[in-house]
Amino acid sequence: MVIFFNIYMREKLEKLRASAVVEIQKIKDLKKLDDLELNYFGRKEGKLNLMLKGLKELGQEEKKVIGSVANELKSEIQILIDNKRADLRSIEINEKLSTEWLDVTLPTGFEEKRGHLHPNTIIERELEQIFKSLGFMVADGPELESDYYNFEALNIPPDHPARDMQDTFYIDNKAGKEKLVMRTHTSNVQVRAMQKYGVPIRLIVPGRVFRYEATDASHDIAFRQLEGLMVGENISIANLIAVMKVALKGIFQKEVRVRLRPGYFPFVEPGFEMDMGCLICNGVGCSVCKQVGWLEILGCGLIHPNVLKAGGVDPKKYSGFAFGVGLTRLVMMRYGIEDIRYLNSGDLRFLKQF
Ligand code: FA5
Repeated sequence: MVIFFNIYMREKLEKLRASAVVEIQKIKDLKKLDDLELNYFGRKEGKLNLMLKGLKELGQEEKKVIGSVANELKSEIQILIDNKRADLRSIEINEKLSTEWLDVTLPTGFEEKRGHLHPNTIIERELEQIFKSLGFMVADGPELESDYYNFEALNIPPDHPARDMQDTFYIDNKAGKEKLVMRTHTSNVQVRAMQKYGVPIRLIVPGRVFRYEATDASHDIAFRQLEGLMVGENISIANLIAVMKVALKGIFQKEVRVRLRPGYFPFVEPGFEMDMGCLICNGVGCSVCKQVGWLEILGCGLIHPNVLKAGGVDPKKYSGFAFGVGLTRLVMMRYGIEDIRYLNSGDLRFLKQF
């Protein structure tokens, strides 16, 4: 009886093995393989466990024999399932690789056009950094200015011939009595700054200025200047020259040729003009430097006592220097721009180069 049962169990296990092999072969996806695994090895309802329940009837010896046959079968089927699982996974990965690939060498589509700084702004910011490192503060001033701050406070009374040095846009001031102009220079901030901050003072004022004049390669009607002002005790021309050297070296990153000429401005005494060797033609002569090889870049001098007084500063105790650089001309020299009018043209073909 026992022998029959033994044979019967072996046959059943053999059938189970055969049907598992066929079923596993047919399976095409991982989910179904998981179901099959449960179907064979599930604790309660698994085919193998259900079959082994019959072993309870057997004696110790038979249990051992059939049990080890069943274990062998279990590990055999498990290996088949594991191999199948590995095969299905690699098929799945290969499918993904063939459908979800990305060509990293392809162009990324339309490139966003980015804005960038105007060359005037680039140089202005560089100069601001240089002067800040020398202890100067950066200030601002009005472009629409009273005749007083633009001229009178700077020792240029009405009818003074020096007014003709800077052709002026006068503004009809219908709202009030004050005479208004578009500021002709950033020097309009000199007296304002001394009144506001007192002395000692070190400050620069970058900004737009306006001149009613004919344009050419180095003259525009709206351009940028940078005013500098340093007032304290015992400030001299030596301080001015030292500061200008540091600023020019910082902007051009090399020694540039400069020359100082006596120059007349009613708000300084003595007054000078500084030229630099033209970097467009390297001093040979071109339309920017009007064929002389030198380009005027700034006016400067020791602040006139009348201007100090207008700023509320005692000229007996304090002295100071002031300068007004043609910032736009420095931009031209730095980038080799051969006509100042490009800078305000709004021409993108020009601006894109910076
Ligand atoms: C003045 O404007 C004085 N305020 C400068 C000054 C300040 C003198 C403080 C003394 C003390 P001037 O008109 O020369 O000066 O102009 C100064 C600089 O601006 C010139 O050296 C030149 O580089 C530049 N500049 C003058 N006119 C034009 C213009 N039409 N277009 C472009 N740059 C100009």
